[in-house]
Amino acid sequence: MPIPDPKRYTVTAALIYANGPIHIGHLAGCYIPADIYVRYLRSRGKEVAFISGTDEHGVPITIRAKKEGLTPQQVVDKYYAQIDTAFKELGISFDIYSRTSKAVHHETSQEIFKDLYDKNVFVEETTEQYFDETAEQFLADRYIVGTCPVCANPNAYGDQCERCGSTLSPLELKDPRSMLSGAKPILKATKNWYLPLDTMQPDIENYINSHNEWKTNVFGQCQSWLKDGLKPRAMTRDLDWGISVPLPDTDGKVLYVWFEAPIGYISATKDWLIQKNGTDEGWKKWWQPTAPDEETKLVHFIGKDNIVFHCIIFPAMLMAEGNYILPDNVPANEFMNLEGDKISTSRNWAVWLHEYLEELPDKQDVLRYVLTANAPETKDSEFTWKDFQTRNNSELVGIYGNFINRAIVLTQKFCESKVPARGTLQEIDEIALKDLAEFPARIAESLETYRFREALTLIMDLARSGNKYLAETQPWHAIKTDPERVNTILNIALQISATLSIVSEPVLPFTAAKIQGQLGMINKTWEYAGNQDLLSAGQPILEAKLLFEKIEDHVIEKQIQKLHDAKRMNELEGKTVAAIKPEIQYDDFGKMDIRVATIVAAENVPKSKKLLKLLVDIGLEQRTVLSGISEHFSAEEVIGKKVLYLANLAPRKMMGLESHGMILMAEDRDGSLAFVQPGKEVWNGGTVN
Ligand code: B3M
Ligand code: ZN
Repeated sequence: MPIPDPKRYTVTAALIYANGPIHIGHLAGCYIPADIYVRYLRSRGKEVAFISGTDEHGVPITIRAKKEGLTPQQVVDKYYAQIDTAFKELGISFDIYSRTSKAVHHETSQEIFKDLYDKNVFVEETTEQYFDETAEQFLADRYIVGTCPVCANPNAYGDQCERCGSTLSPLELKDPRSMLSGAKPILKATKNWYLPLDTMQPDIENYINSHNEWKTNVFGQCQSWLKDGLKPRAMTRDLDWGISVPLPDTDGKVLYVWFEAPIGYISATKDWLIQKNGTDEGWKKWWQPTAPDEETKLVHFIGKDNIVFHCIIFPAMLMAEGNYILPDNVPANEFMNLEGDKISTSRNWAVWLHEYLEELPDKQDVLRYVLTANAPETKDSEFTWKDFQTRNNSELVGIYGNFINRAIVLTQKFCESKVPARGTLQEIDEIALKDLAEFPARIAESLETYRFREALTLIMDLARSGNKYLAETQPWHAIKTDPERVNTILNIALQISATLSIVSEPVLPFTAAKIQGQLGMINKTWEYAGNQDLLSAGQPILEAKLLFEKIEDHVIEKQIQKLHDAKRMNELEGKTVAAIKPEIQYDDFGKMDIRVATIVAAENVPKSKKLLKLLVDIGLEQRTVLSGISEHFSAEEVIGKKVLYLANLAPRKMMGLESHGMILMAEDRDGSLAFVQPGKEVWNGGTVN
């Protein structure tokens, strides 16, 4: 069995911006894989620090504050609390969920900045940067938008184009405009401190090249940056929200959020120890282990948009500092899409974790399962509610739950709720026990190489093999003739269940705990997995409880409907009132003969999707009007309606029929139509002036 070598692991999961809630894309991209890995390591008896928290600085926070009418501090407080709670409820087992607004983080970041400054690592440079004269502010990163020089996306940010993924600097944008005022910014000189990645390139290259075991998507992205040639990158910003630059005469300047955010992993480690022991003593063994026996492995779980920062910039900073270990692996995932569209916070196209937990209570493991089975490990993947339902009903209920439930229920029924003893083994039993012994090592290998989908497939194969074993040995028949045989069969089925609970615990921790409760297993870690005597004969079994329940169609339909409602709301929000048409004179208006009329008859126009044929009484006479409203109103419902009618519009032929005049309609925001009607019962023919 390939045992992970070092005994100590520092495992981090991205410090997400505290500017919005967590959605399934975040979970699938980074947090669930990280939690699976950590739970596995713990089960193997490794010493682990599982570190994460919120990133509370940078332009994403201040932009959100402006949008919500809150202060940046209020924004980060609100989302920190919400995110922290949601992660806990999903069973993400962080040792610490910290925040970059904490004093320990400010101090640690400033210390590292100062250390690099004293070592003359930075290049100090005065350059022209965009400045918004209306807002009296420099426009860093996302405060500036413009056209991407690579893919012509008109809404690329100053630091990155979200459409093509290019990393940009504000000066590369075409037609730049300020996010604050919409104004065209001017250029203004300002001093900043740069990390000279260009001169550091050879060292970075050596480091990356020594890790060709990294996932191909990660290694490939790094190679492409190296090939393009690294450029110096400013580590400070002219902003008022962030950690102040610890140098004299730097008012109004803060550390670049991507300089200090990864340092957040280090300060969160200290925060953890402070909360636990009252002092940060001992933090170094997680980041600066000294003797060879003190080896620590650093692993960063992130989404693909953060690769450059974790594989190039942060390691470059750590190398320059000199005392730190470098990331051993950065198993970044690709993106997960949702129902055929990119997940987007701003467009509200997402399944939000806090809402999921509220609307589908006690289904944490179902979400963990589906997001792992479908994880975007090597390429983008897709979440659909239909797939969620199928995986729950046919895999979790139909295979996994079904097997464990049968093993326990049959034991209650045939073996007085005690683990029976095995008797003489037949060939089928020998094979089942051999398989059982082999599965854990195969699963472990997948987990250790960050192939969590594959690990889950193997876990389900073990459950399938359990079902197959019961189907072939048929204890419900054997009981009539050979109760001894039933004891052997159920002993083996229970041993498989026990191992299944251990190997699936990283993915399905809530379910594993339930199974272990029912089987009376205490503290059974990975070393027991595959053991054919994991449960001793005579050990009592508690009453079977359902592990998973079927999800009905209406539950899924409600979720799909909710997504579509959100999308519609969004489209509506994006709509603006039409601009005023060019000015006209009273004479222009006076030419129009608008009157009150009543619709007296209506019928559909054959073969036309849009037209209704209306007969209107205009006081003087009755006229035929063809009106393009049949997608909005039925013929029956418009009869008797008072309307405003443009009487002197030249007749027009449509679908072989002549239409006279026009009914006035108002169009609502969502495209629906309303009749324009007088405020009281005006007689037909009454004029509108
Ligand atoms: N806050 C980006 C994000 O939330 C950034 C990650 C920092 S990890 C050190 O996606
Ligand atoms: Zn682009």
